[in-house]
Amino acid sequence: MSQIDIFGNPISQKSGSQKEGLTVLENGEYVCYPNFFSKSESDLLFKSLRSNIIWKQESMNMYGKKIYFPRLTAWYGNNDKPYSFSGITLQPLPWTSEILKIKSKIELITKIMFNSVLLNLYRDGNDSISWHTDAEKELGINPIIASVNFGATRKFQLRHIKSKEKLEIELTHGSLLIMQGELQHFWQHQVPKTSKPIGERINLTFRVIK
Ligand SMILES: O=C(O)CCC(=O)C(=O)O
Ligand SMILES: [Mn+2]
Repeated sequence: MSQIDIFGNPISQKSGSQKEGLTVLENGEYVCYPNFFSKSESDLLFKSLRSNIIWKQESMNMYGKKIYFPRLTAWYGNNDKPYSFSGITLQPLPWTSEILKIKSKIELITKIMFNSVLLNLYRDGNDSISWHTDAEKELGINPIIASVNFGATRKFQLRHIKSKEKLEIELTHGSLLIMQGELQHFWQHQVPKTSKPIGERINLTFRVIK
């Protein structure tokens, strides 16, 4: 048993480790599978996603200025509904064979069928995603989001909206993180920039658009 802090959270989580299994927090929970895909499967999937996905440099307008997202993105799925976030609206491209392969393996665990995936390509440590929740109304109440990672290990941070408590998870090559329960309504998450010289990372977040 790991030690528990005053909030009831395992202390080992705060050091950036990736505890396998379920972590129950105040107002939400997540499940980690550090080696969900083997090293060889992950190497192949990274390569094919890197070259087959149509990566886009999206931007948004803020106070009349064009702001470029600090990463490349792509949106795939089998629903005809557009998805809006951070001031942009995306229309899904049809599933590719490698995305379907990943999706089927995840669904064996989650037992729910995902109809969309947002992909992020972090080209180096200068690419990032800042504090946000995935609580758009299209995702419904208490959404389950399955997040898969290939390539460079990056820090994934969680911060409780009210208490400001922070947690950190190292998301490694081939790992799966499932966010569930009330998490998206009470905890923000981010992948901060890093000054370490690191390689590319691809993240896929599978979602159900209602
Ligand atoms: O790259 C990650 O681990 C997180 C991506 C994310 O939070 C998002 O696309 O909404
Ligand atoms: Mn997110």
